[in-house]
Amino acid sequence: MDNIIEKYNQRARKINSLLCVGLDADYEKLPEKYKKLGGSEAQFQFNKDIIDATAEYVSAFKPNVAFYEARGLEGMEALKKTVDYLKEKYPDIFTILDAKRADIGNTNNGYVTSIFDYFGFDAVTVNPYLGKEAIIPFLERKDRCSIILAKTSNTGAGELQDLVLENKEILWENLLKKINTQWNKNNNLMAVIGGTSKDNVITARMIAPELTFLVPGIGAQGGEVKNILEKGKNSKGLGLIINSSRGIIFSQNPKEEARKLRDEINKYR
Ligand code: OMP
Repeated sequence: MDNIIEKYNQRARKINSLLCVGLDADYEKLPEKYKKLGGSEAQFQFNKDIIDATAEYVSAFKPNVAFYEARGLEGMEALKKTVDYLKEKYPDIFTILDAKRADIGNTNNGYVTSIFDYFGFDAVTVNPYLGKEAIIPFLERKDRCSIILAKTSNTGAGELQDLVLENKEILWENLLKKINTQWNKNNNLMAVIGGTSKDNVITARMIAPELTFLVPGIGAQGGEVKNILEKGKNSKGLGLIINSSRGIIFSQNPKEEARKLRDEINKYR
């Protein structure tokens, strides 16, 4: 594959889906039958069942590392088993570790090696507030994708991200311009744009006409698919990875919820 982002695009075209299921296997919320398995099997078997049930509708899976770190060693083992299972059984599905990583330059090498080489994820979410110079170890991995937080979905996102700069630009908009151009020399970047406000998606698409956006905030956080799709897709009808975690994995019928969300996304595409 020439470009890692093409892995996502190919899967999205092949199964006609922009859906990402967030594997946020919060141990406290796991049904008793999984907890009984103990050790790393509890979260892993839960994930395996979610993956097998929803894979036919899914172009990306995105575990959030927090739910695994919270379980210590057995959680990290469950995460490794999950990504190994995905690579073996569903190798064409795009895998994202939601870890929102970044540190000073050389420390990032540890994160890069862990996430891309030890675990083997295709992509990672990255916090940009240390600046480009610090996150170069992520950007330089041409074979992997870094998904940079631009405008997040949380209610307090604007406190810093909406600050107005001296040149009158909004901070996150200025950042997105950089992600789309200066930072993206290897064509391996995407940006996180929260789906809780349609204005964010509209503005982001004006700034970066073809860039792929990871859009969380659908379902449990209240974001609406119609708003996002109508203004958010790029010229190829792609450019969006629409994530839902709790709304699918802890529903009564994850397969049906995934199908419904895939269909709703396609209705407005
Ligand atoms: P649900 O609200 O359950 O669908 O989960 C959303 C997931 O996306 C969580 O793992 C969040 O950490 C993540 N997320 C956001 O909710 N908002 C953001 O702005 C960015 C992310 C992310 O980077 O994925």
